[in-house]
Amino acid sequence: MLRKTISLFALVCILNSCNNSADTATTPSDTTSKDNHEHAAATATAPELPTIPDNAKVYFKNLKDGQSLSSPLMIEMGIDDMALDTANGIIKPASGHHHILIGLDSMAAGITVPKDSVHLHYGNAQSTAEIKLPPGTHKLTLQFADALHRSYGRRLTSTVTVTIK
Ligand SMILES: [Cu+2]
Repeated sequence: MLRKTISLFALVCILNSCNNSADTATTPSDTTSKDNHEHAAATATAPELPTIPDNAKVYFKNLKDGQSLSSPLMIEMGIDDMALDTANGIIKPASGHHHILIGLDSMAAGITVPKDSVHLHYGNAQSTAEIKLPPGTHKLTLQFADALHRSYGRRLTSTVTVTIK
């Protein structure tokens, strides 16, 4: 299915002589970043990042900036005007999944979110997460990304700083 989609896209691409400069610009960092994605080699022919609906918004439902909490933290992740979907590699309009970035700011649009201890993926379309944090102050960024884990950028992000007792 995915292969079919990609080769169909490649064909369309050839027919339209693909002048997709925005996507190709992000290719080098995608391929040099930790290769979590089997299809990284297909990045050159990956579909364009879907457009973001005007009223789309990402937010922490139950966390406020400056809040003091205990670990583990139960986090409710909100998204308006976009569908929550699994990270199945099939690009659909107005759709994606959540990520929590620990101690980090939002990621530029089109950049693939790495998978490591500070970039947590919720690729099964989860809207809640439980994370453990040591005592102290932590910046948490919610970042929405498409089915290929490509960041939707600053427009679909929300950051809070919380203190763990
Ligand atoms: Cu992801």
